[in-house]
Amino acid sequence: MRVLVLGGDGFCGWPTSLHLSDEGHEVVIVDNLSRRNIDNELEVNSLTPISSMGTRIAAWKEVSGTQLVFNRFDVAEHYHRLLSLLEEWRPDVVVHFAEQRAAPYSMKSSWHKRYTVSNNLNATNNLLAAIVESGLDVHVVHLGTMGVYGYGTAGMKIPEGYLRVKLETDEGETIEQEILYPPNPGSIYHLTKTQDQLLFAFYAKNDKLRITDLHQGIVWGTQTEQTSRDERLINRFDYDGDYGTVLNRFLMQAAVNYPLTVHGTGGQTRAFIHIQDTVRCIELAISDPPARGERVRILNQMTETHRVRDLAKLVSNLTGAEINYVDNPRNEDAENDLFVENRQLLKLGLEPITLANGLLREVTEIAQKYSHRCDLDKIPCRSLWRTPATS
Ligand code: NAD
Ligand code: USQ
Repeated sequence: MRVLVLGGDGFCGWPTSLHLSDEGHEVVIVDNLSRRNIDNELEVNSLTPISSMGTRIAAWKEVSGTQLVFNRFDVAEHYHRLLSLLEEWRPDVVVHFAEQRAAPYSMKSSWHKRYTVSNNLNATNNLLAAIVESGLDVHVVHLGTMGVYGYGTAGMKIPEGYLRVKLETDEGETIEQEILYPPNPGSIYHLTKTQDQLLFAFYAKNDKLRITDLHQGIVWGTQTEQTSRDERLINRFDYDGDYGTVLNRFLMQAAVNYPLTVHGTGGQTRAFIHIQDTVRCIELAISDPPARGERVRILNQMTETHRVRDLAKLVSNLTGAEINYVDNPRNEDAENDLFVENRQLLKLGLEPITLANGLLREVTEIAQKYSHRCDLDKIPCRSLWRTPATS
């Protein structure tokens, strides 16, 4: 198949592009390199030494014999470049990663809120409008987030996108319906993903676009089978207070003897998935597209749930790291339970990599190996959800 990967230079997009290329798909990448520019803005670098796009593509050609094509432009701004690419190359699938994905970054200031909303919503709407204008029958696979649901339920499992509800009519009759699960975002970033859902629902209904929305949990790990073939293909590893996600941060903190930064009580429960499983899930989603006219297909892309303090204890037991319970910079429940339905991807054949069997390798092969590249000053989370005046 011809697969267009938007955001293909990023943490999930790069390994996905290599995985799909390795599976025999033709892959074209679009990215505006905004993530690399944000590293410049924050004065931080990936813990792993990532290569430029030119070097990455040349290395993949050398290692696999396959040519990836890279186009640098902004999907949220350059609508006509996107439209021409669709019309000229006629992809079967577009995998859409091209959004600003860090909750703390989205909450840093009013500029960061406005940038995140404008970038994410315009990227998604431009893609959908361009597919309609092109007249092509393209399957869109989008990376959404578990955070659209909020992180708690009334004791039930979080379903895959849709909630079955019973309503009473004025005549006293009970009717059943399935509705989009009520959105409950915890940051401006997560808010953009809830709004993406409405764009998808509209275009699926109005224009019969075929759309799969993968509600993904926190991705941990760094390398996949393909990115570990050559150091020039290495994936990025974010550890700073804005982009680093919790488990990868704990692994890196342990490697540099920095006490693990648990926010609040660490009673927050989240869903997790290994990066190798992310790329497999995307392949599975591509292989099983919805039909034209079908509602948006929503899959929960996660494999296990953990409380933050339990993750800290796990990493501490493995490495001897100290744990530090710090003031929570975010506005979130101190404790929550999370039960998640993920049957659809398991049914399609996903065999999860669990923390239990992947963690140690991550500590030694990545966090310890590249710990000399860590800037300790970039570790604390300095983005506050509430300004001191309103808290
Ligand atoms: P990332 O920031 O590493 O990658 C996103 C890529 O998109 C970057 O290379 C960036 O330069 C590019 N991009 C952003 N806006 C663009 C635009 N307007 N035009 C062109 N390119 C643009 O993020 P990631 O971790 O790879 O996440 C990818 C997707 O997966 C995001 O949509 C994110 O919300 C979702 N997701 C990520 C995680 C996670 O833990 N990393 C978990 C759940 C969902
Ligand atoms: N946390 C700590 N200590 C830290 C960092 C984080 O205790 O040093 C806590 C946070 O307060 C939060 C939890 O860990 O309660 C998760 O934070 P995170 O930064 O790892 O993840 P999050 O902000 O939720 O965002 C990440 C990705 C985002 C994706 C989301 C999936 O950056 O793109 O959508 O995970 S989910 O969490 O399921 O919504």
